[in-house]
Amino acid sequence: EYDYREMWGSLGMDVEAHDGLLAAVGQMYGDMFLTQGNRPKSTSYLDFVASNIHSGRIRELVEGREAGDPKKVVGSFCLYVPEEIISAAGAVEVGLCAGAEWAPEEAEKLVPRNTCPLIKGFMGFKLASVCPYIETADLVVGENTCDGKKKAYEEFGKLKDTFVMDVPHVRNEDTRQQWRNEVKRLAGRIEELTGQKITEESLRAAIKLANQKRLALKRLDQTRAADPVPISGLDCLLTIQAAFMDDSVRLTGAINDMAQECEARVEAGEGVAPKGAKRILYTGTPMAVPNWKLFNIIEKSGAVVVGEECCTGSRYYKDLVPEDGATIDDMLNDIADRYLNIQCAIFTPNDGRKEDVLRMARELNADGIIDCSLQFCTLYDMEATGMELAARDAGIPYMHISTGYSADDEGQLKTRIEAFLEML
Ligand code: BJ8
Repeated sequence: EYDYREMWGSLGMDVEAHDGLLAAVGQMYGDMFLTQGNRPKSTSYLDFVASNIHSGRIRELVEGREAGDPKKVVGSFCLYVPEEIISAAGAVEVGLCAGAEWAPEEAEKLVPRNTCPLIKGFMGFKLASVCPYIETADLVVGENTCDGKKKAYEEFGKLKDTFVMDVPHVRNEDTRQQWRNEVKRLAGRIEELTGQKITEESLRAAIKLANQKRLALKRLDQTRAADPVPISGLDCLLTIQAAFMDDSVRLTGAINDMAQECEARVEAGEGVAPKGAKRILYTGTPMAVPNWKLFNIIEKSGAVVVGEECCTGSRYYKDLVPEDGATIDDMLNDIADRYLNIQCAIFTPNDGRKEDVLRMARELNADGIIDCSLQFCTLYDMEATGMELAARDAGIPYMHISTGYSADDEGQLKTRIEAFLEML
């Protein structure tokens, strides 16, 4: 029996506090995921991930690093950090814990009380030493996206080696060039970290690996247009959350298995919810693991989430990187261009997001749109105004929610969501 508590201790974690975190997340997982009826059998992979993510997966990363494959672990909090660059230089990118409130009183010594819970979450996880990904990471790559993250990295960088990428806020030829340079600056930093140069071969392989994962996710996504829908929104959300942490090859295989089973279910008319269940398209801020609160409320109210327009959803997989770039420089530019197209609310204008939401609502036969921003996220709160108008013009019922990680407002959210579902 491998001693995981010893491993966590050797990573510098607070093992007792971490026991408490695992128990709380395990309880939530049981209540939210394992109570779902008629899940596809292949979602057993997700149960494996849920039980393995702080233990076996970390062990793999630690032992892999000792053996030199991958050489380093690089953590990030944003979709703008290109995984291809990191893996092509011999490291692995992992998403860091930010989806729960932890040690808020500690975090509030460094960031204001009314800071978005995602930011407060990662500060709290770091200060309390309970995220094995943060503690395993050799380097954290941050990004100047929203004001909160931009300033929080100044403090976070004092606690952990952090490299911050400058993400433009408008899209034009100048900023494209600037972002391409920024991606190359990252490539240089990761090469320095691993002592391994990016080669044409390693970069092409990294592009293919990421594309295969995206294609598998797209394939799974397409099955959700069916009524009855073969897989729940909760399970699909966890699939993406897993993508930020689990090994890419294992994950891609598991997603293809899920997609295959879901395709067969669609053929057979088998669903996770009854035919005719109300169908919701989610859009908004990302949901870092274990932020399952909203999806759980929606689905326990009898509706199903059929798609997610967000960074823990379609933005993660909808665009591929061309695989035919002739040189390293071409490929780096292709990567930069692909990421510059992510419809994050830090951009102005950001009309592509509205177009995506409406397209997805049509393709996935959504009955309504739920747009959610994490508390104190000015960007997504502001975009809700235009989103509501766009939904109204398209004749799709729309609802905006602002919420944090605490369970305090669950009753109130449930009442509002049930009222919304009633009118669909
Ligand atoms: S590319 S959405 S992952 S920045 S919710 S911390 S914006 S105050 S997360 Fe994001 Fe990258 Fe954009 Fe995606 Fe700030 Fe808002 Fe909090 Fe947010």
